[in-house]
Amino acid sequence: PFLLGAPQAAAGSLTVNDRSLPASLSVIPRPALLTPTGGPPFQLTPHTAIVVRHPDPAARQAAEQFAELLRRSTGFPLPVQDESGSPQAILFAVSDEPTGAEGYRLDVTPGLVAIRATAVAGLHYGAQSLRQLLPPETESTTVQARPWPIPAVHIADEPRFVWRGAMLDVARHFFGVTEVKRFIDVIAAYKINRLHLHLSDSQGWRLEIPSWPRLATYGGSTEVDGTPGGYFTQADYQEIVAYAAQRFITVVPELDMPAHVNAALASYPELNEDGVAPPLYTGYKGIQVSLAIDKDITYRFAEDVLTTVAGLTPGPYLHIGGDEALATTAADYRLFINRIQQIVQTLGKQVVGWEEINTADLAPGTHVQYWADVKKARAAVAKGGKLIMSPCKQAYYDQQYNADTPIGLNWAGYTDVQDAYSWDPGSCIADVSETDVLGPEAPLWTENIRTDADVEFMTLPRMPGLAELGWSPVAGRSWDEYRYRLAAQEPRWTAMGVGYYRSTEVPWQ
Ligand code: TNX
Repeated sequence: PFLLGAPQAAAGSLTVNDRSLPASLSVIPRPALLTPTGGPPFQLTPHTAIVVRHPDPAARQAAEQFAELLRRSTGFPLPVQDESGSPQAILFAVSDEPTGAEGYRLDVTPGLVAIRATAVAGLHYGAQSLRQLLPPETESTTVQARPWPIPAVHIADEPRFVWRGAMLDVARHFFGVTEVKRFIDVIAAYKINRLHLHLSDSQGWRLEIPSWPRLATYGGSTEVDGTPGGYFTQADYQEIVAYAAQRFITVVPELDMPAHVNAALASYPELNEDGVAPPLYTGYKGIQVSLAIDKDITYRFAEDVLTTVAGLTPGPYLHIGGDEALATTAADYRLFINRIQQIVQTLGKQVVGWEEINTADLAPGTHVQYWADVKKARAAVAKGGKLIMSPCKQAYYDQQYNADTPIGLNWAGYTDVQDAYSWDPGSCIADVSETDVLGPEAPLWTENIRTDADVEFMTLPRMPGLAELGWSPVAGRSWDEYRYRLAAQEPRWTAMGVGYYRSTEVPWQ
């Protein structure tokens, strides 16, 4: 047996740096402890049952979701039941020892696969690891005739960080419910637990707000390049929230204020300082605009919008943006952010904002998203804020891999797959300690990311690395080992029908 986290393995066992490490053990994020126990594998068959023994009724849904995935590719019935009655079972059970809010134990023996966890989230994450121990064809949406072995292992695992995020900008280019669900499918497989939706920007407003209908119907009508935009109805948004929740992902909705608001300014003249609505903006560069800071209507607008979004969002966070307010004076900016924070607090939600909000009075529980300026991040921590780490040089997945990348931007520099993996959220800002860090998040801005295929190309193969930085212990992590596990994911993406960038840095099989 060996500890996956240990630099060297016991004599005679596999080492994680060994290129011959079987693809069947290539779990991402790397579990805190993974021990191949030897002996014959468990074989999934038409007689396998899924047995749930957990006091939380939601355990059954976690088991059912896993069963559904396996039924598509195996064609087996895989009944989800309370009692075994089958010689061969996959167990979703409560654990004797506490495994925390998201941790789990996974034991695979020839007759039994047991996922044990205190919380249902742990059962779900155990099931995600189990997915990766099964053959890649497991991810296929059509029945595949083949054996379904699961190697004998013991895994004891829990995340390092509470926040493991991915952001999708649906404002610069609009992505609909189906596309967002596809994105969720990819991030969920890697135990990412926050989906930050950038729902408004100068180039589009993407959420229906009944009290301000033109935001969506007019402000959402276009996108970058002038192509037709679109927006989420309230029902659409709720469908996304529910789909994410089933995969233990909390949606973090962002309505970006007081800058990045041209779509709103174009929709309602009264939000402008001069009372005149500008035209819709379909360029890709940032433009310097601001809500009218001294008008009461601005705060009625903000309150109506945030109240609507809070009502549609079961999660505790409202992201208010706050970035790049270059057309707002520093004093006006502070005043505005302070007032918006009060609205969010009254709604019983926690504020999330980009690092620029550090100049305001941060309410308790405020999360600040670092992206470029360590001084701003440090200032936020000094005011009691906790940091979400999105360093633009490593975690901005709109940045090109290299000079040959046909889409994306490069203002932060090229970010190849190794760059995206080679940083540590817990120590990337000197003088900020890990206790002030919530975890990493990768934003995908979409100024020139137009299609599903574009999203996948920029997301894979970088996103599994971010998931690992957010989940796995630092000890023993190395690019040289990781890239082999990453390569082993490729047949899974192909089986899922998901595209990726075939980087030469990765030793594809
Ligand atoms: C900066 S990062 C922005 C976004 C752009 C992005 C492009 C941040 C808070 N603002 O508005 O889309 O760069 O890379």
